[in-house]
Amino acid sequence: MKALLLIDIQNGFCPGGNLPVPDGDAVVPVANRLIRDGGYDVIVASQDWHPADHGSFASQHPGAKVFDKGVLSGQPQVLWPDHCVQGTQDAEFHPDLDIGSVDYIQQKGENPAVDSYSAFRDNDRGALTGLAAYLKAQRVQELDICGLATDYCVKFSALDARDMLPELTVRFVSDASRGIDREGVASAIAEMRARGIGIVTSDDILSD
Ligand code: VGL
Ligand code: ZN
Repeated sequence: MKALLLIDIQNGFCPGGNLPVPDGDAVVPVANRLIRDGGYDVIVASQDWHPADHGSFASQHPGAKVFDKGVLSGQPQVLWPDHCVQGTQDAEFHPDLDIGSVDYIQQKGENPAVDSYSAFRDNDRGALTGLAAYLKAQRVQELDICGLATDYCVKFSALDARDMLPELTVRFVSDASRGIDREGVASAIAEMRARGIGIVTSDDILSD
């Protein structure tokens, strides 16, 4: 079984959102083509889903500024602007994303005491989200990952897929993804490649 994992294609990470990724909304038409014509058996979307007092927000740390580096649950933590707060429009999927074709939505980042870049588990590796168990139950053997942001949630999800589901073939779809920081994207791609993750474009998939 082949699965597509769409990471955090939410208003908050698109232009006009609270933590906009440059050109973030450009992933939407590419993701929709993959959903429609990519030949996937299972489509999964993750959704960053924070309580208003989430510890990754600079607003929760007196004196801290947005994008300062701090620590949360023992892990290095960028202190983000408030984003993707549960129930707000910022947390909704991009309105043009074909969410009706998604089989399973994995919310993450609900525990205020720890961040969860990965759709599979918290950054301190304490709690699992349940996504690995879902993919196993679906007998997924091939997993393609894309979305927002390449240098954070996409990268951590892809690396966790390798670690937690070592029997899977994992690929990163570059043109269906955008990152926060240029250099961060380059090193994220190098890191994924070094860990055995295939780097492909949507054309490679759609022309199969
Ligand atoms: C993300 C920063 C904070 C992401 C989520 O989806 O990459 N980045 N929360
Ligand atoms: Zn977040």
